[in-house]
Amino acid sequence: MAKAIYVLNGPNLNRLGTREPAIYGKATLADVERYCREAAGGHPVEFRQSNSEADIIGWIHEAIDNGGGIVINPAAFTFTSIAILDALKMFEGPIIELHITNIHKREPYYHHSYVSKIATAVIAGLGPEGYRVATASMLKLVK
Ligand code: DHK
Repeated sequence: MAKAIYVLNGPNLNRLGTREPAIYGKATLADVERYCREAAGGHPVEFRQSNSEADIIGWIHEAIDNGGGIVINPAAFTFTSIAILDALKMFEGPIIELHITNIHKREPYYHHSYVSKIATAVIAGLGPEGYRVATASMLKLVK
C-alpha cells in the first residue's frame, strides 16, 4: 500500500469560500479537498484541517510514522509556530509549503515563514488551484 500524502490545513481555512473571497477565492475547503484527490489519482490522501496547533502537530507525527509526503498550508501558524517547524524537522519525506495567496506581496507580518526553513518547495499565490499543483507535484516526489 502506497504511503499517503498528508494535506494539512491550518486555522480559519475551514471558512474558505466565505472568508475574504476577494483574497482567498470562492472555493470551499471541500472543493480544495476534491482538487487534491483528483490530482492524486488513486494515490491515498489524508486531508485534514484544524484551528488547533496541537492537532496539526499530532498529524505531522502521524505522517512521520505513516506518510510519504506532506503538503501543508499552516495559514497563520506559518509566521508564529516553531513547534510546527520542529515537528516537520522529524519528517524524512518531501514537504511542500502551500499558500493560497502570495504572502510576500501582503502585509509584512506575512513575510517571514518558519516552515520555509524546512520545506522542499513553496507554492504561493496560485489561489485554491495551488492545492491541485501541490498535490500533483508531491505525487511525482513520492513515486
Ligand atoms: C492563509 C492564511 O490564513 C493567512 O494567515 C496567510 C494563507 C496566508 C494563504 O494564503 O493560504 O497569510
